[in-house]
Amino acid sequence: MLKDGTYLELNQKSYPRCYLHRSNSNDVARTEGLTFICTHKKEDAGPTNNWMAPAEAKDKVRPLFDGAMKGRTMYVVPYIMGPASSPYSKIGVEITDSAYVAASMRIMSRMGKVALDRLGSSNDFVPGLHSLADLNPERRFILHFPEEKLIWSVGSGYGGNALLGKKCFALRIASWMAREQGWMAEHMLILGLEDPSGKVTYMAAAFPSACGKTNLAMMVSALESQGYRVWTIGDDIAWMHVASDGTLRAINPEAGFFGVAPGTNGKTNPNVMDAIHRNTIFTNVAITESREPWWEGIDSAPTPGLVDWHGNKWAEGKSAAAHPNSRYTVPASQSPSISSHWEDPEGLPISALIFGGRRARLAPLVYESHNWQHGVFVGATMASETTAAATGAVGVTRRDPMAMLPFCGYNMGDYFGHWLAMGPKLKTPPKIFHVNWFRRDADGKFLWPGYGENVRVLKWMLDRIEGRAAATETPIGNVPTPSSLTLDGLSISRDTLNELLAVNPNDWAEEEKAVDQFFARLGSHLPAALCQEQKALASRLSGASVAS
Ligand code: O2Y
Ligand code: MN
Repeated sequence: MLKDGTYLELNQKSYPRCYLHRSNSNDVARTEGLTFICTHKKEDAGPTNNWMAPAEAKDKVRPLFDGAMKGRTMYVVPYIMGPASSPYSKIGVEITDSAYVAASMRIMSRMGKVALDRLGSSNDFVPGLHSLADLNPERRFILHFPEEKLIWSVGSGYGGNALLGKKCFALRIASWMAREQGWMAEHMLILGLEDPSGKVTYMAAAFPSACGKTNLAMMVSALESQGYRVWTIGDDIAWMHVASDGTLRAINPEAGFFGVAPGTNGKTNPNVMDAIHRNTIFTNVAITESREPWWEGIDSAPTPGLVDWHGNKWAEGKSAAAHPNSRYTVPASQSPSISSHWEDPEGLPISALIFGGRRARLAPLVYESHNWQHGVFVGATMASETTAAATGAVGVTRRDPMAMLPFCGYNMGDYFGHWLAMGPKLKTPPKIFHVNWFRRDADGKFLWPGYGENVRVLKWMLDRIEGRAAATETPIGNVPTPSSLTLDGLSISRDTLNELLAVNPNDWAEEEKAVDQFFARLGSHLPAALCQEQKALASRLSGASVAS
């Protein structure tokens, strides 16, 4: 890769075994519009997915593979998603003509002999066929055949489109398998919160892309001096099953982090800043004259001689030096925050599930749902306001149930049904919370400092789980009483706190109209239990409006 220019060597003194890859400039992010779920019945893919019939999809896309790898090296990449010895892990084999993809898969999964040894003579693996072909977006397709557990990807070498173990297998195909087999494949980070006695409570959290999952999973706790510490198990995907003791246990199917570089710095994620100094592939970042990676929002100012992600000399006032979706690919084991239990084969018991999104006005800092069914409703009605980096449009509300809109491999209504069915299988179901780190005041300023301070919200959840924290009942769920949050050492006024925790019934009644429209799209697949929850919320809201 160094010889043919696929890789540029970074400064091997300060960044040993680190390399920079520049992707084609028309191939810089996963492409939802070109991603298809190919089931025999359109209804099985549901209204939130692009759909093609399997035969039609294969007839259309097979010719794009014809001769596509000619003159290239073809890599056969056997890999395990999940810890090598876990009974809950699964095997995939990706065929690819991209050395960069093969090298990235080596970081993001347990790849090579370990996978072949585990596979033996079994044919129990998910095949994935990948070719860069001519990288023409007109001839780019990411196809999933969940009925035969097969993936075809052509025309892109980037991230979620090309590292087939990640979004394609571990979420889209796995979510289908999980429903068939009675487990859950979720777009969730997994973390452990250690308390002063040394006990660790595990939590999994689903936020839409670009809402800070990696930063939360790797947080340096602001309450470390009080004995509260956060341990990382995973930053993006959780596979969860009902264990024999009736707990919900999670494994991280991945072995690395494929994180967004811009905005990452010593304040937002000190642990990853430490981790990415070795054995890391950088994609589409800028490079300094001393051959170190650089991006907007890193700790240092741009220096003369900076070269942008296209390979051109960068000048102040020009466009961004690093692409907004530029990435680092780093082994998870390198994070100082990695839990000593992150590869436990049986997985870790989950006591809290957390949903969240970016809501400038609507949602309070945190609230707790009443029970599993209500918690599923909270997840199903999740939404987030877009940032410029994600879509180019700022502040557009996108409904993203359980953060799975781009990743659920089947009908979203049936997915909600599967969530509802999982609760009663659990002896003590996790408590379900919703968080919003992004509430703003009338001047548009963030009300909550975020990052390491978010541990204060995790601590409130832990205290609720342990039955020691107070809450105020509101129509949407239970919010902290101001004194139940641990705020010492943080300068935050009582007014700001009240604003952060406020629930405005009129705003929520408006929100319910948008939920109505979304639910209507799911037609007869929408579970009755969620309609019940919707009615119950409407009645609590109208009571609260009258009362106020
Ligand atoms: O643009 C891409 O291909 C990457 S998308 C991604 C990467 C890591 C973790 N999550 C995501 C996501 O979009 O949710
Ligand atoms: Mn993700």
